Amino acid sequence: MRGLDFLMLRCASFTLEFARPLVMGIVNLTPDSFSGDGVSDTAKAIAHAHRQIEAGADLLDIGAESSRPGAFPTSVEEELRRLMPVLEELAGCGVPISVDTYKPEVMRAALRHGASMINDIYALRMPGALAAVADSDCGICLMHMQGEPLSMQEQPHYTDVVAEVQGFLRNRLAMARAAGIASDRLLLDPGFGFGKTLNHNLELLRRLDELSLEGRPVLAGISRKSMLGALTARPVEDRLAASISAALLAAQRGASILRVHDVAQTRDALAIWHAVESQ
Ligand code: 8Y7
Repeated sequence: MRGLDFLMLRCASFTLEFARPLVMGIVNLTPDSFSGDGVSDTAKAIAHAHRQIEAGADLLDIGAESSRPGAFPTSVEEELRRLMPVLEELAGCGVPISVDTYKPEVMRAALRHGASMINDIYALRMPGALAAVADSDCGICLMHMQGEPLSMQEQPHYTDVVAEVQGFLRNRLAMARAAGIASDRLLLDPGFGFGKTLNHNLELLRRLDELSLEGRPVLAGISRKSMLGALTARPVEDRLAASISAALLAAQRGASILRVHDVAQTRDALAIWHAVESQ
């Protein structure tokens, strides 16, 4: 077995345990989602979220600002306008709701309206972000990114990508703890595709087990990403098999949470893996 069964993550009123990898269903509220699942309409987003739960999502990640390569930032007002009606509807649906944002104002509003986790692609580096989550008890995903979405894929560069991602995450863990955030609220993520070439992404996936620093659980988000397109020459709407394969490889290397578009299919793959591994 993976030896990770002692891990847990506190997310407000939820305590996540990782006897098996959990599946985080993506709910995209951006009109320009590159993954072909963009839903700008609130009712459609809520229906999609309920379908993700029925498909077996252990938690949901809702995000209203696109972070795809080349994307421009969204204003706080616009982000809240897209997010709040969906969050209000989903809070209390039985699974933890993670809100994908790096803006302190959005974090505070989301936590007031029932979010259980903040998923921050800037790992709480924005001024005021540490303080925005410190006095709550939400879970927090600290993700590595080199650069920023607008330009991150122009020229990613590392001497040793695993060591540099580890160093970054170690530093963000320390900053979070110094701000008064208990370790059991923190989740780590190498940020596949965020300022990384195909080879950087592959090296991080190959050595994912080295990223569980200080025993904290690791989230892997590879679903439909361009690294899978580069390996299969398939467009984004045709990357299901590649996404499931990558999710399974991440699970085998100790990922505790898999952030995916295709919840039911990923859960099926994990069920087979778990059955084979658990004897
Ligand atoms: C990730 C993510 C995205 C990821 C975490 C996409 C918001 C691009 N990717 N958050 N967000 N990890 N924690 O393809 O890999 O979904 S957006």
